[in-house]
Amino acid sequence: MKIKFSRPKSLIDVETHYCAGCGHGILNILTAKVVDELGIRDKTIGVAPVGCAVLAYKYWNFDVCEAAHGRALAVATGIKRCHPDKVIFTYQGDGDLASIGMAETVHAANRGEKITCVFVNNACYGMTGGQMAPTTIVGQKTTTTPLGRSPESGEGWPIKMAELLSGLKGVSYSVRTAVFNPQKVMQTYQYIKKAFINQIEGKGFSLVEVLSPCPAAWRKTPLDSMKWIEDEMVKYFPLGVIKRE
Ligand SMILES: Cc1ncc(C[n+]2csc(CCOP(=O)(O)OP(=O)(O)O)c2C)c(N)n1
Repeated sequence: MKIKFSRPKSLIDVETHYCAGCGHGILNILTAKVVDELGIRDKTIGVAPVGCAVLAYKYWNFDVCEAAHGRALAVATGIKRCHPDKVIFTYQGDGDLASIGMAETVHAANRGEKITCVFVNNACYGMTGGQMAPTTIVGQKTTTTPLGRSPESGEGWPIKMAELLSGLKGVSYSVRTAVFNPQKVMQTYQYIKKAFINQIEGKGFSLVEVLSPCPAAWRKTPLDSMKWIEDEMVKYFPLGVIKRE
C-alpha cells in the first residue's frame, strides 16, 4: 500500500481546541507541511498573537512565540533582526492584523521586513464571539452589526489588506486565497510555500491572505460556511496573486 498522506512532523499529535469546521486547523496543517517540505523545522519560529490562533504553539512542533493582540509583526521584526538566519512567520487573524495591529502591519510591510505573514481572514473577531472586523463584508450580520454591516451607517467598507499592502515598496509578495474546496486548499499550500521560499531567498515582506471559515461565529454549518466564502466573500475579496517580485 502506498502512503498518500501522513501527519507532518511539524504538527503535534494532540486534540484540537478549534470549533468544528474552523479553517485554522487546515491552515495549521498546511503551514506545518510547508515547514516539513522545506526542511526548516529547526530554524523556523512562528509568532501567533491573541485570537483563535493563540494556542497555535500547542500544535506546531517548532518554536512559536506568543504576541500581544496586534503585535505579532512587531515581535517578529525583533526576532528576525536578532536571528536573520532563522525563518520567521506570523499567523494572524483579521481583527489582529487589520484592526488593533494595523499600524504594526503597515509599518512592518513598508520596512520590507523579511518575514512571512499568514493572514487568516474569517471576516469577524472569532475568539470573542463574532464581532465586526475590518474585513466583515457589507450586509454581514455580526454580534455588533445585527442588521448587517452598513457603510451608510458609518461602519465603513471591508478592508482589502492584500491590495492595500501590495502598494508598499517593501512588499515583495501579496496573494489572496481561500480554503473552500480541495483545489483551493492545495493552492493555498503552494502560496504559503512560495511565501516561505521568498524569505529564504532574502526577499522582502510576503503576505498570504486566506479566506477562512468561522462556522461558530457565522452561525452556519461548516458546509454552508464554505459555500458562503465561495459565493459571497470572494465577491469582495478576489482570489489570486496581487503582487509578485
Ligand atoms: C489588547 C487586547 N485587546 C482586546 C483583546 C480581546 N480579544 C481577544 S481575541 C480578539 C479578537 C481576535 O480576532 P481575530 O484577530 O480576527 O482572530 P480570530 O479569533 O477570528 O481567529 C479580541 C478583540 C485582547 N485579548 N487584548
